[in-house]
Amino acid sequence: MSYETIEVRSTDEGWAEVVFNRPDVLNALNLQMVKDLSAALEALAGDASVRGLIFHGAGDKAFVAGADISELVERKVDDALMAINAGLFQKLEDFPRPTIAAIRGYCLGGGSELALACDLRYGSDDTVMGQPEVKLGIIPGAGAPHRLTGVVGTGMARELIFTGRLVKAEECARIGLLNRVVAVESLLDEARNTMRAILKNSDLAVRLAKVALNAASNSVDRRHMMLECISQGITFESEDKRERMTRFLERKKAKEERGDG
Ligand code: CO8
Repeated sequence: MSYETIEVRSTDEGWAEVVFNRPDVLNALNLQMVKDLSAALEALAGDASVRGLIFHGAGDKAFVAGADISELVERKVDDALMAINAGLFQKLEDFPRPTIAAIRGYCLGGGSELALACDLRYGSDDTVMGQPEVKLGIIPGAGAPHRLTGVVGTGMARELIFTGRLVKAEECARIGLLNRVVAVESLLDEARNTMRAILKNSDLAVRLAKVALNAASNSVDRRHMMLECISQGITFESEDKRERMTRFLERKKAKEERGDG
């Protein structure tokens, strides 16, 4: 399987690894990556030899630093109503086999929502997570209100979403956002060892346990998903959002003009 923005690696041990591959922009999730991931998830879900997935990011700075702001700035209400990211993350949560996010570096916004749709999240010393959307004039509209609340509890989810503050690895582990934190050089081994341990168990039992866990957990209800998308549609049309995102993008332009970009 070959894709423009991700790499899918098969292993001979029964799982596949999906690598987000836009390191120049900290693996920011653009529309092409949404399409690639969606197609890969469908193909991998239909492949009985794939009994689990491990996700990681190319480069040494990020898992996924959020949705691509250069595209977000142009998005309008119709885009929000298509549930572009929300639909993808639902597909990921519904993936029939266990999924592990191995998170090195930045994991922000839509990247954090993607990780929240995985079954397990492992981090390294340099992991930084957060939902900085409100700083950009939008909301975390692809599952964080539900999944983050389910993972860290309502008080902490509200704090993180309202402030948009970035959370370092140690605190992520303390509040349950990361299952565990290890040295960066051990991160992939740790995720792979856990996958090996899972794969020793009954495939049927693990699959059905996931169905039961998803049913019992704070899975995103279709109506709540649409409420998030409608709210996002309102933010997408606001002048405030355009100004805040333009400020981020102009920072980049200023860097180029100074010659340090
Ligand atoms: N989108 C686009 N480009 C990005 C992004 C991003 N999210 N993050 C980083 N980049 C780019 C930078 O512009 C820069 O590019 P260049 O080298 O060409 O200037 C490159 O990646 C490296 O980044 P920095 O130079 O900024 O690296 P720093 O180490 O100085 O800073 C940070 C790292 C703190 C991570 C910084 O890059 C940052 O703040 N990035 C934005 C993080 C963010 O706000 N993410 C949330 C985005 S909103 C979101 O995800 C909500 C999704 C809702 C979707 C709904 C769909 C319908």
